[in-house]
Amino acid sequence: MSISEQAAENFIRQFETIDTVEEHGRGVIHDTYLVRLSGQADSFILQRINTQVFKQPELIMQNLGVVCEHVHDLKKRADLRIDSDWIMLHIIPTRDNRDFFIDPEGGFWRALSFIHGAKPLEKITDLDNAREVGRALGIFHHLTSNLTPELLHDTLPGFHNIELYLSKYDQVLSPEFHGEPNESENFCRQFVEKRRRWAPVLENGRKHNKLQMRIIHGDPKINNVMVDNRTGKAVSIIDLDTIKPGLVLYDIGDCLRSCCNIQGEETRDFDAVQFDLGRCEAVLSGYMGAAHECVTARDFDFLFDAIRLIPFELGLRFYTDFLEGNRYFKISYPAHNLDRAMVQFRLVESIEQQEESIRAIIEESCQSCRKM
Ligand code: GN1
Ligand code: MG
Repeated sequence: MSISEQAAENFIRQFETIDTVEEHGRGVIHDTYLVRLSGQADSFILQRINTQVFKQPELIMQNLGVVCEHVHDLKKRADLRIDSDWIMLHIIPTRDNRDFFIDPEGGFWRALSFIHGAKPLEKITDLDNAREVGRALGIFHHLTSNLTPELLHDTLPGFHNIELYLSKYDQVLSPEFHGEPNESENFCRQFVEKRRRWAPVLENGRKHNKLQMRIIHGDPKINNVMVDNRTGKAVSIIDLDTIKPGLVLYDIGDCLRSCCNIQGEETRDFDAVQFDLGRCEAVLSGYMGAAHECVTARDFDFLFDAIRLIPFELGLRFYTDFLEGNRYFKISYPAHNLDRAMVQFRLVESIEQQEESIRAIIEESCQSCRKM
């Protein structure tokens, strides 16, 4: 019996038997399996958590438990202003009623409910897709808006803290770590230098109490949104391991970064990288339709900065990882993280060039929010 089958045994009830345990999905952090049971019993997702990235996996399970319970309770309320077909994951307990199982080799396993009839959105093909991604994030923020952020652990300390990313970058840039920069690297270095004074803009907003800590998803990219196979409507948002206290603007910026880059994160055609305004408008309209009650006037004031900051931050993270020898993001070739940084920085440039139009979209969405 394989280690995943052995682990799966711990999550099934008495009288249930396992049919198959197969690798599932395209995740690059955890090992994910689909466990099918014999007879009528429902399939479930089994995951071995990557404990290199999540050093305290029991804390991500505690966070997940708090958020799942809160949303399940909310969903029972009649006045909840979201689609009743919105699905929130369930944690499947072990036989001895724990949230996880640790195998003899120290592997950390957990099981989650399987979402039937839906799949992750792999690509945005039309503006309805973009609107659905925004709506999914908006529903998540709406559902968690009255949950106290202090109830959650910070499972990734420093995540989205641009000052920490900049100081890490400064450390690895020191000459003993690195040789002569090439053309792309020169571009990256100048790029970072020109923007480093502006970059702590959201953290400063937080420190001056203009922006409030809330619960954030932490990774609201397109393929973490599950869409119904028949209708194409978003039914759930998955990958809940980065849920933590933070600024919702980080999530909104991240969602737009993922949706509006038509070439995708992995292109090497840097000149073609563009931030698409139509998608931006669609994502924001989907988002505001679901989350307008919890977006403040201050959030709107900082929204353009958030849209510009998140690709800057991710580009900086990729470039720093390249300089450090690619320890964090998995690569397929040596300059992969440098290329990824170039894409994000070009996206920032495209955002800067379209500042006026993006601010007009933000203003329009602010106006329509006031009317809702
Ligand atoms: C990482 O591994 P994945 O795709 O879930 C990263 C995100 C980045 C993303 C960019 C915990 O997410 O912050 O936006 O790569 N997640 C973590 O592709 O660092
Ligand atoms: Mg993720």
